[in-house]
Amino acid sequence: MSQPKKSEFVVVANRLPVDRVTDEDGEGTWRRSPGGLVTAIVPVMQRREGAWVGWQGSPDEDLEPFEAEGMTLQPVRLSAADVELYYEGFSNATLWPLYHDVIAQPVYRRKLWEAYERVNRRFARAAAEVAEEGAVVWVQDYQLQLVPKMLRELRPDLRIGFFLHIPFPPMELFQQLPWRKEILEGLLGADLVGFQSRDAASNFVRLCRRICDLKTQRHDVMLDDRTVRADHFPISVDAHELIALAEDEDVQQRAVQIREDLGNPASVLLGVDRLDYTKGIQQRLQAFTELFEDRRIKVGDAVFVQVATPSRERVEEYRILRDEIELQVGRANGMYAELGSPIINYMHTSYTRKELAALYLAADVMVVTPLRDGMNLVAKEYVACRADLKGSLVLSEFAGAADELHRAYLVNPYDIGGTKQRMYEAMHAGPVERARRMRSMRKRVIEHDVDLWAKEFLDALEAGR
Ligand code: ADQ
Repeated sequence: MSQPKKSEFVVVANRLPVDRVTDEDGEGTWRRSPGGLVTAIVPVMQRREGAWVGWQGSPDEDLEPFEAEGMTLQPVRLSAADVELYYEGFSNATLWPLYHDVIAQPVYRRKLWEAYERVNRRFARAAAEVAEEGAVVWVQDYQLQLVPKMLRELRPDLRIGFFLHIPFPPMELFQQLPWRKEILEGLLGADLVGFQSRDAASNFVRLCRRICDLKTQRHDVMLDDRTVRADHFPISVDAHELIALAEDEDVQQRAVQIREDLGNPASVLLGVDRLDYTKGIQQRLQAFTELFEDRRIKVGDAVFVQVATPSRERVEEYRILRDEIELQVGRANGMYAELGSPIINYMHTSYTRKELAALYLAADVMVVTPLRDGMNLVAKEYVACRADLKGSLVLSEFAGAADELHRAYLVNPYDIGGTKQRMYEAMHAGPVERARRMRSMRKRVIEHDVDLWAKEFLDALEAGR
């Protein structure tokens, strides 16, 4: 195997930021993948000549390091068993539901934990190999919480940061985890542990005190030989990219076309999510359907477009959810649609950034109702795209984004009655009210975009050297 090129800036994440695709000539090539984390970090990576350590997405394959999209990519091999136990298992069946308020029951199995430890060690070794002396290494997300400690043991010279993209649960829930102490100690291997919200950071500090018996002071956790800082760094979007997309003439024409295809209803409502039980898709469709049931709106007044990206389809919980949503959409249309005019248009697919931007422009009301969400970039993408100040945002109080987007129509997604009322208000808001709210939200998103997020995190990480 060739010696990997060493970098002074290394990102470690479960997935590499590219997917394999076949081009027109039948050649295999790599294309930037969709998803929150990649959308956020690729622009930063391209600017610093960094290396990215991660799995390339298919099991049992050895790949040499390669270059794509202006980055050095260092693949980590996962076997089919690793994918099942570490990724689908401990990451997505244990940690994901535990960290999202136990919306689904977490699975606690020792075999999954062993795989998590084993695979985390492999990532730590790969990062240790590509990092130059004294490099900055930025570890991403819940799949790799043990990497900071493992990496520090191998390479005490490195400056290590960790960022958690999802919520960090309160003591009362986190305590359930049989490996709670190991996870906390894993994270404490970092110099800086970043979270999306203030609450998440303080949950972490409190847990270090109570479970690891450590001294803490505001944002700091004191170890024998060093101090670990825990703070919040709310992630954001590439606002300028989105503004440019929304100005693109093709995109604007496509938005008009979409509205026409939908029969030019008075209001177009839109949901865009990974198909995940944390996103509250069922609750929002229920609220919307009840507006028809209550006869507050009728066909022609409003159409709901729900785009759900296929996600984690090998995990049982996700297959059940997909069936339930499809049943729900079928029922709602069966009850209230008219010939050629469904009330809900449901698409189980992924879209290009351009098509997504056109959808954002076509939507009068963006409906983002997660039951729990670290941040939610869709809400911020919508706001960034609406330079015309014409759209409204309905947003769950339980999305990290609600800490910043105060002028959204905030809802408790568990409260169907309240949600339908707010949706109705958002649909019927006058242009002045819409503009007032949108202007304030745009100011926040444009001033605090993804560049600032990365800069603030990395500055804080290097400041402690
Ligand atoms: P996710 O749970 O994936 O991210 P989110 O923040 O909404 O959720 O990001 C989704 C991204 O995928 C957005 O950029 C969106 O545009 C894109 N996307 C969604 N559906 C799509 C579709 N059908 N076609 C194309 N693109 C689509 C996790 C956390 C979040 C956190 C992010 C970033 O769960 O809370 O905001 O990481 O930290």
